Amino acid sequence: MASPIRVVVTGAAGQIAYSLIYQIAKGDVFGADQPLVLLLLDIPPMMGVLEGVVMEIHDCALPLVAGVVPTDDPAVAFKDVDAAFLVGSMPRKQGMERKDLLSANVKIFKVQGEALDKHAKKNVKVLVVGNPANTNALICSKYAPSIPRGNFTAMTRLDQNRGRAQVAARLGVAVGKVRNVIIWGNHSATQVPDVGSATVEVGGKAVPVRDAVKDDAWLLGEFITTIQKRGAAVIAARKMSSAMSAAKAAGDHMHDLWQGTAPGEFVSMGVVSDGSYGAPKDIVFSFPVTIQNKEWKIVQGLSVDDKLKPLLEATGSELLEEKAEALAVCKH
Ligand code: NAX
Repeated sequence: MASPIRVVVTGAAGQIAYSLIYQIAKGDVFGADQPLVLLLLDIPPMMGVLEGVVMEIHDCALPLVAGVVPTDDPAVAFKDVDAAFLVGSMPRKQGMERKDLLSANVKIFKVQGEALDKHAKKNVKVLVVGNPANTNALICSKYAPSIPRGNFTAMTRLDQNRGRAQVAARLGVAVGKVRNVIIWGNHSATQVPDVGSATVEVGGKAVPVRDAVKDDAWLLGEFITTIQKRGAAVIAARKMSSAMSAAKAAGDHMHDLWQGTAPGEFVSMGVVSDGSYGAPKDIVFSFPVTIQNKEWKIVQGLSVDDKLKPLLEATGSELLEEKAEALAVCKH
């Protein structure tokens, strides 16, 4: 057996972590033969709850778990970590706008960036889930200058999964048949779900989703708004934000970073923009990427429908605004 890797989950006493830790611990993310030490960070008032989570991890009797370390100290949590799931933050409540969350959460990611810089392995892969995820990832990377910027990514995989699920439901096919749905931009209501490069497998052949759905008005209209508002719809129904699906998406994202993407397939994630597709540079913008040897590469040369171009601009502008606000907050 391989030697254990060290994996930190922050917000470990929260609802996303409750589903995510199990997926990680049973081998869904890093592989069925990869043992791991779980480092679980939360804030001091949550240590009692976290103790209960630790009991349950032990009670799962999972053979890959080589150790569990609950802590409220970032220096302990980030020590020599190979992979980091930064989930912990203040979740959005019903009626709350993302902007209200920004100042509270950005400060958390500044502190955690500094801790990663000091204590983590230099090749650590960092996935930011806590909102505003794109801007938190940017701030985290800024305060961890000794770790390559490419190692920080933000989660838009839940949006991608939602997009695949909507298309599959519309076509009445299994979700596994739908590939290459893209999410551009911010993980917010301005995100741009795009099926222009997506395919669906019909009779063993990949057919463009647009040809299979045959309803561009839906694909460029209701489909997009459904994905943009899905998080809010789940909150309205559940009175809590998405957790099971968010945890699944976080597992999928890190799985692909670790294991690579399948041939012909790309996935969406927030990465530091190099200006591809006209996105502003130096913000964390969601692009389609392929991954090999744990390195992502933005897929180039895809065509984007003219109707989506103003939406891409708008989500880029929102990210520039968030960045400016976040940098102002970090100065204080
Ligand atoms: P919960 O409130 O259930 O859990 C959050 C946990 O984080 C709590 O236990 C809290 O004590 C802990 N925490 C707060 N500050 C911390 C700190 N400084 N260090 C360590 N832990 C800290 O929220 P949950 O539903 O698990 O959501 C977590 C985050 O994911 C929220 O920011 C939420 O908005 C975000 N989401 C992001 C998604 C994405 O696609 N990127 C989708 C789902 C989710 O909305």
